[in-house]
Amino acid sequence: ATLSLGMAHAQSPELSDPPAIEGEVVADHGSHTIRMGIGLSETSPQYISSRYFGDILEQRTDGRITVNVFPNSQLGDDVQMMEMLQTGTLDMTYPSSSAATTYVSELAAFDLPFLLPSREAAIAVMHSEVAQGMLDAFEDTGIKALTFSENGYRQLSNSARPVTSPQDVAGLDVRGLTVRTMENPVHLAIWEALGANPTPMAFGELFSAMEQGVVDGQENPWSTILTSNFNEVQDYGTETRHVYTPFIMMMSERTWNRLDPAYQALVQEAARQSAEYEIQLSAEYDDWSRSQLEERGMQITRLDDEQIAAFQEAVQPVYEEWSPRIGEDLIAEIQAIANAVQ
Ligand code: TK8
Repeated sequence: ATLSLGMAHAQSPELSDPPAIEGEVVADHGSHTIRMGIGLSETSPQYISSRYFGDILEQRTDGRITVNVFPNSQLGDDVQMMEMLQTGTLDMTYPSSSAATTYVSELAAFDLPFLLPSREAAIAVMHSEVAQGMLDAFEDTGIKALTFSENGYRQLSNSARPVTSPQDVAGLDVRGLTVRTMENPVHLAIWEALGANPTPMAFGELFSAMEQGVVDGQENPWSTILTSNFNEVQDYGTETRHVYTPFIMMMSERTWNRLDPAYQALVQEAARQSAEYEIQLSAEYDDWSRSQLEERGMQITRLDDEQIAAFQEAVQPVYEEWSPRIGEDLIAEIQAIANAVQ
């Protein structure tokens, strides 16, 4: 991304720039410098929208609040940075919801495979009362969860072979793929059900693990595969769209409590505005990244309905094991919201 005047810009004319910042300057309630750590790179929608979040706060406080965004997991991985929020050694971070299920177990609903049939359904769920309840449930953890946004539909990539079926993952005549997963039990169960050797690992360690052949594959949205240059060590992609993962923008409770209520309201508003832009940009990045990856030589397999059905069939045991543990009523409520979206 080219960052001019501190303003974040998407890296291609096909991708939207942030909306103009509106609203009057909030009265002076002191000055704050906010340090924010994220896992993705400076070309990702997550980083571009986090800079936009900072630009809103800076403009609406006449420079009294500034946000320094540290990308590429340089301050730690999702789990470490959430712990740093609890101790107050970091002000903000932006993990996948999957990394936060130890704090709010209901978030694991988002990890169920093929639960959300479309981005519109996912957005409706993230904007629902049910989702707000999950953000509120961070209350006693030392973390103020501000808003959901889009990490996106996860796709399989690997360095061994084209994959069009669970049999290709399991490797009936060759060994099963070793697939890195997030440190999340439902994701482990998904790739076990598909016959892989799942290896949970922090995102920051993933590129070198693939480069050294410690893992054959991983699964993330196309925009992450592109903006983290995974195509340099992964030749094959498969459009599985097996899970839609949200991000959660969060602030240390200690930082939040140092802010005057007027600043708190502004932070909450800026989080929502930047999340809205992030979702739009992430949606634009999805197809654009896939075509960029193909242009750079990644062989991407698209699956037809029958091939998708084979993956959905293979991961049914994950629902049998995890629906009771996550909560059948919660899952039914989420599915009702998703199905109500035309
Ligand atoms: C980035 C992570 C990443 C996630 C993963 O902080 O670990 O694969 O999808 O994007 O949250």
